[in-house]
Amino acid sequence: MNGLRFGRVAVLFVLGCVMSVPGLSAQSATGEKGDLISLNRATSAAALPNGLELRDGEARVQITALREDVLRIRVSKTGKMPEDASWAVLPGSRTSSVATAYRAEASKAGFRTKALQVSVDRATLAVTISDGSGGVLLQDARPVEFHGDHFRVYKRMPAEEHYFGLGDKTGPLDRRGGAYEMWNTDQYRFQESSDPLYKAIPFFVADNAGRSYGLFLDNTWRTSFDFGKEDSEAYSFGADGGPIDYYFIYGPKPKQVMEGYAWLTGLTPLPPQWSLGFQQSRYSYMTEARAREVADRMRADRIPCDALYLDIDFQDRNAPFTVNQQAFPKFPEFIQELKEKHFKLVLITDLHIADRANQGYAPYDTGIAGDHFVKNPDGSVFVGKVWPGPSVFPDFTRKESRVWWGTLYKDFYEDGAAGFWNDMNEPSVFETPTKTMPLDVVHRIDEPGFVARTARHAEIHNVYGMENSRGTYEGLLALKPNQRPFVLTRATYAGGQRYASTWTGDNSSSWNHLRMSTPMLLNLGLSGFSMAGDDIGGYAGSSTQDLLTKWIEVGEFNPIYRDHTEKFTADQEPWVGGPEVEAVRRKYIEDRYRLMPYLYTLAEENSRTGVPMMRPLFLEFPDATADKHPLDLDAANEFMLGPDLLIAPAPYPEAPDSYAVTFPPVGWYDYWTGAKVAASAREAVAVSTGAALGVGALQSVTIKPEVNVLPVFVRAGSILPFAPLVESTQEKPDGPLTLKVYPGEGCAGSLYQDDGISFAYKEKDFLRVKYSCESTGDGLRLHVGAREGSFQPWWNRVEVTIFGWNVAPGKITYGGEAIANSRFDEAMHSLTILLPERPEGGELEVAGR
Ligand code: MIG
Repeated sequence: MNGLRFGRVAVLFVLGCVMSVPGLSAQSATGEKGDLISLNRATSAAALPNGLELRDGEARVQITALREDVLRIRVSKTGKMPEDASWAVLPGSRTSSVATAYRAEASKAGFRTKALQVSVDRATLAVTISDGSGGVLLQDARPVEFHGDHFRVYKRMPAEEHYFGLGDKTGPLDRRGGAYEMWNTDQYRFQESSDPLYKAIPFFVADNAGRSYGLFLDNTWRTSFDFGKEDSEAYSFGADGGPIDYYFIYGPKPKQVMEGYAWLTGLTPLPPQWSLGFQQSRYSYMTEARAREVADRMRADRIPCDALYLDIDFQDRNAPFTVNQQAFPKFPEFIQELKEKHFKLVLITDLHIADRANQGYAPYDTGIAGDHFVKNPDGSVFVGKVWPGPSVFPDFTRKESRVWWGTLYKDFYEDGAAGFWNDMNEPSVFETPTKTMPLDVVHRIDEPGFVARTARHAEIHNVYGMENSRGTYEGLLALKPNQRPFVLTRATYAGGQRYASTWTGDNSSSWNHLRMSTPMLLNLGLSGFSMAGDDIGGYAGSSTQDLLTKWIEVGEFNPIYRDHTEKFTADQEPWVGGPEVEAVRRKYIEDRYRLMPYLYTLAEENSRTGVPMMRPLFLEFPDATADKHPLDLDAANEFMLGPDLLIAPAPYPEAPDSYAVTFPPVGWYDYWTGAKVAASAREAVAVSTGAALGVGALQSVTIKPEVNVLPVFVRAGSILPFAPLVESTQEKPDGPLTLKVYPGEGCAGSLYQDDGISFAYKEKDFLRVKYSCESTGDGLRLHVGAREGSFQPWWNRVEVTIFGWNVAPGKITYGGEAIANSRFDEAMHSLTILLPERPEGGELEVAGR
């Protein structure tokens, strides 16, 4: 029946139907979805200052330009445009507009911006978006369809186009061929085919041979995306209700799409530096004594660590914002003690407030007094069962209720807890068939920029978790205006990156889950969430020692690096399994801390540009992959950390089979040894090409997986900053800044530093240095830029190591002065030079011989 109906519409569309459905507003609401209505003829077209408006009978289509490279498309079946408000899109971006040049002909109407052309076929109402030279980027495949409140939009799906994003979905990196739902869901023990998961981020990036655009459907209802499952030549998106309101963000480079999406939905604030450190968690450290034991063991075993988490059992009968006094008798003192040991404490604070009247439970009492909870349709407060038993739910779509929520953090935050964990905020509700609130539960929207009104849960569900994390973030900021808040949220919506970091939820301790995690984190990054991680070692089930080791290795290169496991599973701290495995894990965690200057520089870049820290290869090498299917790269589970590090875990590390690592066509060095890949002495790397890697086609090497080794490579032409080892980011590194120089094409690097915790960087109290290098015949020149900002560095010397260096050096000068302190390592092909730190920078000239 569906097929027939779609068939008819398709035919009408192709013929340029003259029988547009009459009387659109008079449709009868038969059946749950109502009659099919499709928009398939423009009855009128008119210019807008920033775009155009078309009508099909009563229905209206508006296409406007927010920027030269960002368009917004809104469609209304009734002619009345829905309220122009958004939880995701920044008000300033939503109301931004550029003048456009309108053009109408007998058969077409359209407009141009400096970057894009829009053309609508009047006979079919099909919209085409092209680049400046007419190359088609996006084209309707069928008319927009409505069934009652449901709608669906179809776009042509070129054979070579691939799709990325959509938040925390499982499966391969490329979404092509799959269909996905957006409905925030507590998917305990999710598996490879589980969908939907915890987050709703209705945004994707399309990449077609290096030419990219983004599409963001700003609709908070249950939405769905189908990339060729229903129709191999069209993809489609739709929702159960709410507006057709989507944005087209042009690249052409995928990084430009990332920047455009961040312009639209906001940037991630610069995170506190400690949140990039190693974090240790479990469900649950049951007592103060046990938590102390874990903290002390970290220090005793010299495993660098910045954060310790307390899960729900630290609370009194699971009620948020309480403390179990038996288990944690001196809580504020305990927080101080951890602080002195340089541990940040992160506390779970679920959103469900225990339904405990007259028990002196302030979150409930003040919440009821302020009328802050979500209601049933009959006006009573909605009660659902969660961890504390019967619970009530803050109405986070009311600003006033979010402000109240934020005040609940006062005691913990003043006592010194450093971060907070918002779990269960899909919201998860026990003992209901839907695992969440009934769809008719009533939320109140009372919010600047919105018309004050009530809304059913069906509309609010997907933004509920984001608004929960927003209440937390803004509350913490109000309590300590000069401290960067740290919030970890499980559920969220597009734009939620403004408030919280995230993790992938309840994965499992299996090799398959370790493998799945890389594409999940990459897609989260492409969906705006750079600050993302997984439960290192796996949540459900007990990890084997090898699995935990490998997970700690891969996790070193993920933005959030947090070991976590479920209740009743085996212990999963880095020392579990004995000194031999611990040594390997320590090596990777230590390396994470040495690499911290690079990581933090990437976090700062992300906070300015929206480009994620962890990147699929096509983001860095959009042209290199033009002739290479992104799936080929994905299959190997390779990823980039920033522009310079290529991480190449074995796709099947549990199997002994060798695997091929594909290299984009620049030179590469081994991260661990500094050796040129083609000349690597490491046994694990057997070079298949024989020749040194250079500019040209993608090349690969074959690697044999080893439990204790993670292959990592450095792009030739990069300069990476490293710090001396510390046990936490709160410890001041003692020793020189290290710059590792990997000569090659476009050789450059940068460094960003600040106090790591406050907003003083906004007043120029930061440090930024840019580096570049070039070869001078058989020598090398390293340009160290002048320090920007007023932040005082922790180093007063800079140790420069140049890799790929084959001869004893001739004369060395820095800023014109001779440098005597150098060390040539013939075996490692490296030259190390110690320089004084100079605020004004300078040229390091190293002559060959
Ligand atoms: O229903 O707080 O995903 O990380 O340890 C389980 C207990 C609730 C789910 C989270 C998990 C956390 C657990 N929580």
